[in-house]
Amino acid sequence: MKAEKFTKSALTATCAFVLCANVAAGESVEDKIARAMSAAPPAVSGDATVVDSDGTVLKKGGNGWTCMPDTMPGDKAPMCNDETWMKMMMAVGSQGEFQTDRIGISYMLNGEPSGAGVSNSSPYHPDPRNAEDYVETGPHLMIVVPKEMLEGLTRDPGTGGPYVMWGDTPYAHIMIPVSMDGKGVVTK
Ligand SMILES: [Cu+2]
Repeated sequence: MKAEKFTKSALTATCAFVLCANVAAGESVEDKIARAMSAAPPAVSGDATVVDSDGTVLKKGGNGWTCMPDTMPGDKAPMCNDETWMKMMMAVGSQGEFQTDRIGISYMLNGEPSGAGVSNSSPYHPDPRNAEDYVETGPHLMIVVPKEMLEGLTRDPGTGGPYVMWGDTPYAHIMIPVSMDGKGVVTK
C-alpha cells in the first residue's frame, strides 16, 4: 500500500504539466483525457483542464471548464464541469456544505455506463446498485441552481424527462436527459 501511494505521488509530480503515457492502473493518460473530453462538445472540452478523480491534473486548460474521465473513481462516466459545478463536486466529495447563488452546468454527453448509476436520494448510499431508487441516465446535462428554483420539478426519474437528483441534500441538481434515440433514464 505504501509503495503504491509513493508511486502515485511520484507520477503526479512527473505528469502534472506534461502529457505522459501509461500511468498506473493500465489505462493511459491519453485514453483518460480522450474519455474526459468526450463528455462535452469541443467548444467546451477543447481547452478544458482535465483532472483525474484522484485530483491529478492530466492536461492544463484555460477556459474555466474541467473535464474528468470518471465521475466516481473507476466508473467511466466522464463529465465536463464549470466552476460552480466543480465546487459542488468538491463538497460532495468531502460531505461539505454547499449552496450556490448562481447556475452551474455539467455535461455528461456519454451518460453513465451500465451499473454506474446512483441512488436518486443520496450520493452516499452504501450500495447504490441495490438502492430502491437506483437511477442510471444516458447522455444528459446537469444543472445546479439556487435551491428555490427547483420548485415544481419532479423528483421522479421514471418520467424520462428532467428530474431532480439528491433533492433533500445540499447537492440537489437538475438532471436533463438529452439522448434522441439511445439510452434514456433507467430505473428499477
Ligand atoms: Cu450526471
